[in-house]
Amino acid sequence: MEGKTVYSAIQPSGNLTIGNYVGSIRNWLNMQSEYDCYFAMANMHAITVRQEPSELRRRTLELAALYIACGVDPEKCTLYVQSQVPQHAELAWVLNTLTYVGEMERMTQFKDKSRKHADNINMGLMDYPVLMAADILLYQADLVPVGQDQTQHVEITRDIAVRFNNRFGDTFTVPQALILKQGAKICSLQEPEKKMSKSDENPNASVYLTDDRDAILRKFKRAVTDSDSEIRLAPEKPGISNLLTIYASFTGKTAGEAEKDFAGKGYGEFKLAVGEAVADKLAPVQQEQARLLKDKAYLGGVLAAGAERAYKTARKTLSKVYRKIGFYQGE
Ligand code: ATP
Ligand code: LTN
Repeated sequence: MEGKTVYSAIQPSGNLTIGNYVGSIRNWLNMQSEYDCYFAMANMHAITVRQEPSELRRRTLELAALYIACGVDPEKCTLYVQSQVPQHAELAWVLNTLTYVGEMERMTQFKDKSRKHADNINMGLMDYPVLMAADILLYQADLVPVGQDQTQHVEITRDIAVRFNNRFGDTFTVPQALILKQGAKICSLQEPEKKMSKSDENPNASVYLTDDRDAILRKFKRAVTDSDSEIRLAPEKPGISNLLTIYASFTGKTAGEAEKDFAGKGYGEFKLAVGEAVADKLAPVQQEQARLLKDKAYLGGVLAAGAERAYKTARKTLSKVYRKIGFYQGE
């Protein structure tokens, strides 16, 4: 697998949850020494729903600091802000002409977000997957580590890449989603059939990476469980299964080992242990993020270097694309 390229991104559109951490950032860490990794702050995706400009700017930097605090090493990976590399928008335009309106209308996330933001169903919201395809294809990524909800977007990226290659000759690497079995879908603590989401209105449903120890313990204490008192993984026990998955993800244990840890124990003790595991893991991340955010010069330097590196790769791919499709690029 040597020589492979990895691409992923998160939108700086709200407070990240432990779902974002477990489903994506955590899985990036063991890839960075083996592969050529690109991790972006997807601020161009974020504006497909309304954002307060000053908050968007602040959150972008907070997200960069969070990546690093979680263990993403800017010496090993390319860490950058999407809007600082103009080729994303340029390639998206080309790919738009190979994507059908009907395909975009069928995307689950588009349908969900259209319902949620019925007063702002803008072209960007519909075009979101094409911009994501441009992100991934610009870097010729082989692997895209994301949570389960992004599977459909990686599938459409593959379709677009194959379509382009068939029409214009081999140009893009056809990427694969990398979705780890454990933790690909962390669920809401209040409605465990639903995905935990950073935009949930119920603050008890999601554990944010910025929550302090008390808030974390309180949210787990209030988490919805199931009617019997057995602590085991089972489809008919979504509440307990979700807590076991979270515990396993934060302690590095398998779900089976987690089950064993709590055999014969009560829900109260179990919920406290899950909360403690999460709080213990997040405390040093929060401290490191706060420290980094005070060092704006360092963060600025990392992002400038990242944008420059990303730009070089992106320019190469875009120029190849322009050549293939017949765009005049000078003599
Ligand atoms: P929103 O709910 O506001 O649409 P989000 O929480 O889904 O946002 P994104 O920025 O869209 O956040 O996702 C960032 C990454 O986190 C993606 O790889 C996504 O698959 C992953 N992710 C998000 N929520 C979860 C979850 N509950 N469990 C596992 N992975 C998740
Ligand atoms: N849509 C993604 C964020 C994202 C992304 C990407 C993920 C934007 N561009 C490219 C992987 C690869 C999301 O997580 N909601």
